[in-house]
Order: sequence, then structure tokens, then C-alpha cells
Amino acid sequence: MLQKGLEYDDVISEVEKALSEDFHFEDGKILGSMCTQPLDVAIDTHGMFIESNLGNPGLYPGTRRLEGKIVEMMAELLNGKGVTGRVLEGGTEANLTALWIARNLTGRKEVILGRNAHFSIRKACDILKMIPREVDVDEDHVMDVGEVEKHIGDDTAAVVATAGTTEFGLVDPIDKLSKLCEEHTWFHVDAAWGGFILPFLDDVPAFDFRNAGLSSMNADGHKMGMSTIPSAVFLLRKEEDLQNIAFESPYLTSVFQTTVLGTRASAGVPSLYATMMSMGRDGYRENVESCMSRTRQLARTVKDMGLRLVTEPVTNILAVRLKDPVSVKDHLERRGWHLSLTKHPEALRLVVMPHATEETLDVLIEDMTSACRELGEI
Ligand code: 0PR
Repeated sequence: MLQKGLEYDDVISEVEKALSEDFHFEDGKILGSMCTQPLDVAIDTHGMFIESNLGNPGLYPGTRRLEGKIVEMMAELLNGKGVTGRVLEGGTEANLTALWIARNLTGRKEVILGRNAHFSIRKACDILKMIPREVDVDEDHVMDVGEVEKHIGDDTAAVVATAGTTEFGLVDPIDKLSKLCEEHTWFHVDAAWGGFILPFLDDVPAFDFRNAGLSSMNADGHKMGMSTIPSAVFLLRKEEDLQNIAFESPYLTSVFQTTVLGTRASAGVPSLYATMMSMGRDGYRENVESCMSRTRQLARTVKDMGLRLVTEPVTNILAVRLKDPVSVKDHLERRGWHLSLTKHPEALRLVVMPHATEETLDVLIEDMTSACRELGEI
């Protein structure tokens, strides 16, 4: 029941109680999330733009200018000279936007996706009344190109691949898929996870706009972009393709709106801009190298324990093969760890974010060793 108004301090202490019930990245024990503590500069700038709403961009030309700068920087990072885009609320909205454009542009309904795609693709298909055609993954746990070739046809509106899969952090064979799609169908690459990782890793095959058949891509600032929620960059090759999702908005400062959301929290824009400016190429590279080095160290330790991996890590996600991952996860949860499972029945998934320090991982290994001994895994 809405009661009589309280004093400021009473309201704050009430809300602080809720905050203390939540789990926080600084405790280090969250190893199942793809988000992390944002940079201070992200938090500070986020707070400055609480009023900002790019749903009505004419009132927020400063925010809009920063959005343009982010798109420019991201386009360059993903080798997409001249590509355009928007800063949206997350990977889910970006994926929905890509498929919305693809459906309206092609007039077709089928979406080819891998079994390894994030569930937001299926969610988008449901919302857009598109038909998901799920193809299997190969022995490397990435989309099977042969299967895509079999399914692709005159009814295909879009093919969706992932650069940094949610479960194992792997990269689909984007170059081969791009060739299949070129001049045939929309090709969207979901780099929500990999977008701020892969550009800073050596020896990764071209996963971005270097592929001529690639139509659109997204990268989340609120994952390895180190910024606040919500911030996700959506890029597409041609600005005019947005006309396929344009709605007249006469009473706003823009004539047409081309986003799913109307009023939208836009403080993530200055915060992502500030984060990108502050991190720079060198900062992101160091961040990725440090997460990867801890991931590889964890992989070695896990193997030394006598366990196996589902696959070697490409990004900072480790999937440990266990007979009974549910019991191990439950055991570790009782010790305060937050881990996650996957569709693979034998995988325990660890996301090695910047808040998962070496010291934290040492404690995890101790707890995991005793859990695995007790449960007969080793
Ligand atoms: N695409 C990929 C490849 C993703 O991994 C995710 C999110 C999305 C799209 C959707 O992005 P948004 O959640 O930004 O809309 N993957 C994780 C998930 O939903 C994100 C996550 C974040 C999980 C925080 C846990 C958590 O505590 O599973």
C-alpha cells in the first residue's frame, strides 16, 4: 500500500536495506555473470545524465553527439569503415532490432541460428513472429556451416552467428557463414560478449565487418566494455536500412523513431563514452590479457586437479567437465560462490571477469577441490 510520504533519510535507509540484500561484484564471488564493476568514470558520468532520453534526441544533443562518437569508435574497432549505428539498452534489444530490420527488409520470416545462440534470438523470433531454424553445433561447439548451407534458401530472412557465445565464449565460423549469406540474406553477428574482447586478442580469425556479407553487429558496453547498465552498441552497414523500422513521431523532436524503445535510459551513453575514452585501446587490451591469463591459469589448475574442460577457452569463460555439475555448483553455492550451468549436461561454467582476482580464484580452487573430492569427481 502506498503510505504517507517518508523523510529522505528514512527512504534511503529503507532502500539501502535492499541494496545490502543484493550480491555485489566487489565480493568477488560472482563467477556466473557477464557483467562486472564498472569503472568509476562510468559510474560518475552515468549519474550526471539521469534525465537524458534519446527517445527524444532533440532535447539531448550532447548525449546524441556522444552516441555518435561511440558508434564511430566501435565501428573502427570492428573494422567497419563508415558503418552506422545506435547505442541501445542491451544485447537483447540489439538482436531484436537486427531481426526486425531483416524481416521488414527481406519480407521473409526464417531465421537460421545455432543451438549455441543466446536465447534473446529466440525471444526476438517470438516477438516478431519469425520462424527460428535452429542448426546444430559441430564437435567444436560452434555453428555447423554445412547445416546452415542446407537450411539457407529463399525464405531466409537472416542468419545469426555469435562472436563470443554465452555458454563457452567461442566464436562461430563467421567468415564461412558470411560467404554463404553475401547478397543473399541479412547476416547478424551477436558480439554482445565478444565485442570488447576479440578486437584485443591476437590470432582470432576475422569475426567483424572485414567480412563483406556481414550486415549488422552488436557489442555490450555493460559486459567486457566495463561500463554501466544499460549500454550496448548496435552497428549496421547502411543507415538507410533503419528506414525499415522507422515510425513517425511527429510530436517528438525527431520526425521518425527507429528504435524498439521510446523513452530510453540514456545515461549509459555518456558512461560508455567516458569508459572507452578512459580505457583506450591499451586499457582494453590489458584488461582482456589479464582476464585471459587468469582464465588460462584456472584451466591449468583445474586440469592438474584431474578434471577436464569441455573446450579450451577462447575468451574468458571456462567450462569445466564434471559428472554432476549441479551438485558441485550447489556445494559451492553453500560456500558463497555464484556459478552457472549450461545446456551441456556435464559443464560447470566460470566467467572470469575483472572482479575475479587471482586471490579469489585461489580460494575458489580450494573450495572446488574439496567439493570435487567429497562428490567423487576426483
Ligand atoms: N547475446 C549474448 C551472446 C549474450 O551473452 C547475452 C547476455 C545477450 C545477447 C543478451 O544481452 P542483454 O542481457 O544485455 O540483453 N548473456 C548473459 C545472459 O543473459 C548476460 C548475463 C548478465 C548473465 C548478467 C548473468 C548475469 O548476472 O545469460
